[in-house]
Amino acid sequence: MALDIETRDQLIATVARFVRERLVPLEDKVAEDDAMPPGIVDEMRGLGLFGLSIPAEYGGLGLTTEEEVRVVFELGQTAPAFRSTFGTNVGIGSQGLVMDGTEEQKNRYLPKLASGETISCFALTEPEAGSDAGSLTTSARRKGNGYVLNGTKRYITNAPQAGLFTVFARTNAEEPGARGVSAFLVEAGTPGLTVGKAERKMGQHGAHIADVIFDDCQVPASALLGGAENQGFKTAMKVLDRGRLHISALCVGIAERLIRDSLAYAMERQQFGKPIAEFQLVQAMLADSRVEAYAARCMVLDAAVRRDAGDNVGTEASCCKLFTSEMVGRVADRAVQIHGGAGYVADHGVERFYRDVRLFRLYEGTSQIQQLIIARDMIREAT
Ligand code: COS
Repeated sequence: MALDIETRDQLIATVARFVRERLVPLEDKVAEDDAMPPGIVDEMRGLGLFGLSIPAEYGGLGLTTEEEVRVVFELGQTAPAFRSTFGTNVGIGSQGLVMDGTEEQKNRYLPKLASGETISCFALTEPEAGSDAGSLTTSARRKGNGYVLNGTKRYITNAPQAGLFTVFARTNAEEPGARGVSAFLVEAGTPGLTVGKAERKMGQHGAHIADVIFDDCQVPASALLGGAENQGFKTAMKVLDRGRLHISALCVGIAERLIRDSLAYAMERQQFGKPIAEFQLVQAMLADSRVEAYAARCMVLDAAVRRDAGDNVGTEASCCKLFTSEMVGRVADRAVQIHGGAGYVADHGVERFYRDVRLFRLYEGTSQIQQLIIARDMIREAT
């Protein structure tokens, strides 16, 4: 159920204050250390950030999609590594359970995900199955009253910290495509599950990705998500539809932050005897960024409201993800340009955002995959 407007606005104001007062001052340190200070993670738990989207009966805040994207607009006002800490619990790591889990599975895991006691992740991608997720080869072979998992998952966000993995594996070896895939809830510490070394990345330092390896990893039948085989791919797609709106809202927030920083710099920085904000070529960059961020905010809110009304917004989620992730790339590029040499130097933070936002065009479906989904849906609607 939606919050009343006053409560919603209080939540947004609290998150905005936390971002401004606690997270922004830590941006450089987190990037330099490639680690999140534990105290900050506790503060995130205290604010309920791990449980934004988890229903209230399991201890979360149970936000509607619209409420969630409004909160994420605020979370975008700082380095995205912070959001990544709890982002999997809010999105791809919890939503399979919320959407398709059995009551027993929900009761077992969701309260700990909502409180942030357990970190979750979404293990879909493999070395040879990225955009073509339906071709994954991790296998789940029936054995006795359970399954044995074998295979490698790649670039799994929060794997080094995770206590719970939603793992997509093939239960039907006869079916090579999406139809033979099932989802499993696998707990860290299960024999046969190991997590690789965290990868060194271009940006978003402080957030970690790693391989997850299954070597004869035995799980009970109760680990099968929803208790039904061969439904895993659909679960993954539904989770990604929702996740793509969340990432879109994040892109909007970051673009707004970069525009604010660019404007402040342009109004202060003097060249040819006046602030560079008075030059029309700089104004054009500021205006183009403002227009694009505004359009992006409107489309994300529209899709979120429609989802809350019960519409299938798969196409709109892909439209949002495509536009907002490309948009924030352009905004970050202009932000570097407006800052000139200072934009290329680490001290100002703009180059860090420039690297950080590059990921948004890749994960939760590349821009090209969003284009394919949008066009595929258009053709289906027309036939
Ligand atoms: N919601 C519910 N069900 C969906 C769905 C959605 N959004 N999208 C697809 N499905 C269903 C289809 O209806 C189909 O069901 P049936 O077998 O009953 O007909 C099944 O899932 C397979 O769908 P499809 O044939 O479209 O699968 P493809 O293998 O062609 O996959 C894309 C298509 C490209 C869309 C998919 O592989 C994809 O999204 N790839 C990107 C993966 C990704 O985002 N990775 C990031 C990893 S997480 S950071």
